[in-house]
Amino acid sequence: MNVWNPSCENMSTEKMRQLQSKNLINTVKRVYHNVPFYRDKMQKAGLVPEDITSIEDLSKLPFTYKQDLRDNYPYGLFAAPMSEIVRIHASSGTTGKQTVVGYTRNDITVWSEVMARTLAAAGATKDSFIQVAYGYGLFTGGLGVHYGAEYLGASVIPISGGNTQRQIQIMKDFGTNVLACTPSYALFLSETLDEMGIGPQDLKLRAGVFGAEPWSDNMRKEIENKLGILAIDIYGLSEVIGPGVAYECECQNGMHIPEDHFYPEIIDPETGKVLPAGEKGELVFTTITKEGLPLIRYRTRDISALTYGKCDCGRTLVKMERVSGRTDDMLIIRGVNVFPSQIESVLLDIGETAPHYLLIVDRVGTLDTLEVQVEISDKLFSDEVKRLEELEGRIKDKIESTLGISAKIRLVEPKTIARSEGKAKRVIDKRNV
Ligand code: DLL
Repeated sequence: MNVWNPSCENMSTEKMRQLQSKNLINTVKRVYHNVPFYRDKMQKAGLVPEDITSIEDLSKLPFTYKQDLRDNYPYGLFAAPMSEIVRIHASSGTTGKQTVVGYTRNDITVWSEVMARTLAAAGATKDSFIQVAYGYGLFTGGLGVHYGAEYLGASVIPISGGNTQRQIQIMKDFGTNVLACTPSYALFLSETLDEMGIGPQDLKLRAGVFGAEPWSDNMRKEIENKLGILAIDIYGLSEVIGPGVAYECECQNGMHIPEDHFYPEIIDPETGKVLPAGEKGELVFTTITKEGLPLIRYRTRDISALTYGKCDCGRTLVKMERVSGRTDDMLIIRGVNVFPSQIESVLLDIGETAPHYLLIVDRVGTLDTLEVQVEISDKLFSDEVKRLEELEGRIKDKIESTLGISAKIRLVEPKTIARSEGKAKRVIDKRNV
């Protein structure tokens, strides 16, 4: 088992709580004295920094929301002078202004270090060739993985996203062992490999670090089989740092959070109450070592659960379970809560469709409708109508029995659903337009 930083990743709970308390106290002082937004909020809550004496006091502090970053666009929540900021990233999101984040030199070191832990957990070493096919630019994926891979001492191939044929040529010629990209792009790459007549045996690929969008365990299996690799889930968000906020190990049953830097809580999104271990709710992070843009109790809107205790890999870091959706991408269809990932799971469970799908939600009169478009193979497409109808019926039944809603299923020809080089678009909700 490849642990990059055992002194932190295998730390005892008691020592970890002490370290977290010390770092939280410093962070609260820092934001109170340097950021008017936090000072105002704490004063309104009747709090001074001295009220926070340990990590146990965290729940006294108010939450921070994405809207707060937007309201203080671009640099209003920075806690370091601009002369100390050495990097700026931004995430566009779907609505509203960009969310701008800034890093001091020390923040970049922390980021590189947690990304080195991430890559090591996937089995990468200084002898690996790591192909970074996440986008470079304001998006944190490309540069985040890049710095971590260099910190690890691996050979980095900074190809960025897109240009799929070239990705494959380079993968083959340069002897790539580790691929870093979104899971949807990994699938697209595997399809293109197929078309080019290149199999896993022609490549040196061993592992992939995939994230930046929700994906299911079934999709993981599909990618692992097609590429002949270990597919590792990695999680992060630019506000907290970028990729490196959580990473799976070889055990593939939850993502370890470097809680010496990012302290997680799970709350009930309605009441804001902290939920006990194992319960699903909204993930909230407090950064306790960041200088440029520290965040106190930041509401991620991602839904997950936390589990504590030693993992089989030896790490003692708390684990978050695979993100099952976002509080804001949950679709409410005829009153039923539906996450796109649940439908993905049903489709991949049935196994006769390709993992490319699109959900179209509409409203006819007062009734919500859901259409699930899913690709099938060439072979199946040219099959007899009866067989296709039978498959449609099976998908429809399975969706109805697992999710409790009826859906129209439309099997579409291979390659008709748009492929993405970055984050995939899975839902078109026509009700809002
Ligand atoms: O997506 C950072 C990142 C880059 C993570 C590369 C992993 C790999 P943002 O663009 O700010 O940052 O988007 C953050 O993406 O709140 C989640 O909703 C979603 N997300 C990220 N990783 C995962 C994952 C990057 N493994 C938002 N599973 C987050 C599910 C994920 N959702």
